[in-house]
Amino acid sequence: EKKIGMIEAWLRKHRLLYTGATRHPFILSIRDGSIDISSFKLWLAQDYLFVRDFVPFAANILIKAWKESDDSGDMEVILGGVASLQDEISWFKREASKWSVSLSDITPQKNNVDYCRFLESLMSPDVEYTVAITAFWAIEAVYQESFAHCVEEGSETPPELKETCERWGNEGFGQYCQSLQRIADRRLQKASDDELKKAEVVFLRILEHEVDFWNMSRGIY
Ligand code: HMH
Repeated sequence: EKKIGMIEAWLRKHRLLYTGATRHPFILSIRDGSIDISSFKLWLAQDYLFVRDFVPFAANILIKAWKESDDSGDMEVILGGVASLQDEISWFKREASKWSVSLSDITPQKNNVDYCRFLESLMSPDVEYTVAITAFWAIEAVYQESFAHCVEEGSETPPELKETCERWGNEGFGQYCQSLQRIADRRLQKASDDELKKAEVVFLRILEHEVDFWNMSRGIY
């Protein structure tokens, strides 16, 4: 019998919220092909802004790993994630130009601003590496599970959106999320009750922010 990790336990405990974040109507509309392209463009523009703010957050995790981690393997996994953001930003620019979305005159919407503020709060030195890496894993895992659903057998994702879904839905990104989950699990196993509680709350808040982020793209506030 294999003992389940803390992340798996939380995924079971908070299944409804996790499913809300990974099977959101926005994602389901991509998967069944009914998506309104204007929603997609809204998402694209807002996510470009989000990813720009996600860079310093990811870099901060790298710093926390360097200071606090008990395993040097963590740095390499996180560095890989940080490095891939350069390519991701270039991709957003190309994709935006393909859809005639002007990235220079977009205004961050409230849900996006709130989410980025939350990430900034996690960059405080008071926030432990264990808590921050749990958040980092959750952010990436939601996109991975969401977009993987759109490229699965039987999905009817429009061909022009396939590349977007593959970005986060591909096998390699799935492996990367698994690596982050293993790091988080290892840390959570050694964490104090207080740290565990904090990490669980942060995990839930990430899921809520992800739902709000998808909502924004559908024009629901
Ligand atoms: C809102 N969550 C949001 N945007 C992203 N690009 C990711 C997660 C994955 O990096």
